[in-house]
Amino acid sequence: MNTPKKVLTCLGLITCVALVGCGQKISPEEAAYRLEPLAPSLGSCEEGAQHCAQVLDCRDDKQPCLQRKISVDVDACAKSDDRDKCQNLADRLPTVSLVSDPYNLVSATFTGEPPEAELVSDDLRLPWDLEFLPDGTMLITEKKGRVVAMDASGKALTALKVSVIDTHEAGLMGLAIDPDFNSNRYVYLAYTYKLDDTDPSFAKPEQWNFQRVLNKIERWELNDGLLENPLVLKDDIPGSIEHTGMRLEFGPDGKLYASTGDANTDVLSQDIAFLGGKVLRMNPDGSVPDDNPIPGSYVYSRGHRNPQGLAWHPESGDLYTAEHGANRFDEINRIKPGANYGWGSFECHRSLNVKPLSDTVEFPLLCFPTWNLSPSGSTFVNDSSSPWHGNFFVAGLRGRHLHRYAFDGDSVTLDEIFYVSDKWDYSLPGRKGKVGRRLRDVEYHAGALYVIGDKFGLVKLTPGKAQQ
Ligand SMILES: [Ca+2]
Repeated sequence: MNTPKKVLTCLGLITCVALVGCGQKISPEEAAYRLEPLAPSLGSCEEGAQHCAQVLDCRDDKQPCLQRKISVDVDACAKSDDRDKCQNLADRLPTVSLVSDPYNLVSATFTGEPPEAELVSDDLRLPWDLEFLPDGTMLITEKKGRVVAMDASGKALTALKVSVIDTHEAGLMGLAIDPDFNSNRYVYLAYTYKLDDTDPSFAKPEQWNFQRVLNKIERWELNDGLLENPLVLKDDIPGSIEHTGMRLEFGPDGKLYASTGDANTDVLSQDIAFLGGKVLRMNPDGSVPDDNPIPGSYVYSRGHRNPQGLAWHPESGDLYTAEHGANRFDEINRIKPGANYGWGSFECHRSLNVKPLSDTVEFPLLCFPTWNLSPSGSTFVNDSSSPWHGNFFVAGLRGRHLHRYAFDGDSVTLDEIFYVSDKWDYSLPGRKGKVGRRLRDVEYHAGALYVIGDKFGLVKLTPGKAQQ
């Protein structure tokens, strides 16, 4: 771990806070808005030390950190128009500028030029996963069970129906295209199904649990516009109406990876025999690779709550995940084979005091204790001709925007709001803002980013004019 770089990153965040906080006099209403809710400070460092340094100390020691609050007079600050007083608070809590607003759009600002946006299609219903075929045709899953094929102009070519159960966070989700699609025509789908629909309790989805609702991964063939010849690669993956994960992606190693949610079971994400709350790795035929970290097991990493983003850094080849936390505490993790990311006992850097862990917890690369990004589909841009090469883009659901990061190992070198749809404009006290739509997935193809989301459709983003 490169501590000096991390400190620089944290100083950058503090600078960001200063820019946001110092632009104008803060009204009492806005101060209250910015300072609520305050997340507990994490760490065991001396009072008065910089907040981010405390977190780093915890990470470096790999020890469970004590949970405590920095003692600040929030009420006094909120009622005061003394900006210096609030700024001191901001210096100590570098995330204070990132509190969620009523619409969960963070109050950080763009630091780069916004992209040009073009609406490709608004004819999608709860789109979940987007992938490109080698010829540039887009395939899009919709949660209710459709697979839409669409050309670059947004014209829907075919709409194929897969029988799934669809409720809350369950339905048709992950989609992957075989790296050898041109020769084998294989398309991979992940979706939710019922084990026994004769059970009368199925009338109430709230009673569904992972013993009744499951997820499966299937391989299909796409021939002449039809999906046919389904083959189950893995079923009996724990499901639920919530926390289903189920992003599918092929890794650079040619293996099929799947993220799975904890299926509302919390501690079972620690259990290697339970395939929820994991990153799974399989051969394209559904068998367990010989070189998986746990012999004979699909489990590649564990201790995840609800990961919905899987992407590999174009240079390092490292796998990164974007994961939903429990009411904030979202995480971005750099995945090491066989590692434990803590959910069930830890989230972010704090212990949940549920059950002691017997092994080491990997703390997240990024944690969001004070606002909700609700990260979903994610991608790295791997195109040296693009100004975004090497950047990590994350579609935000509650965050309602596309977020952009750059990493250098464990250091975060870029962290900004990249794109917010402008369908709704509104004003907050003291500032203008936009509220976007819930974004579910993002992919890069031929110089552009393509983003899908609920009630949002499909938007194509190209570099702003200064970057063209
Ligand atoms: Ca995708």
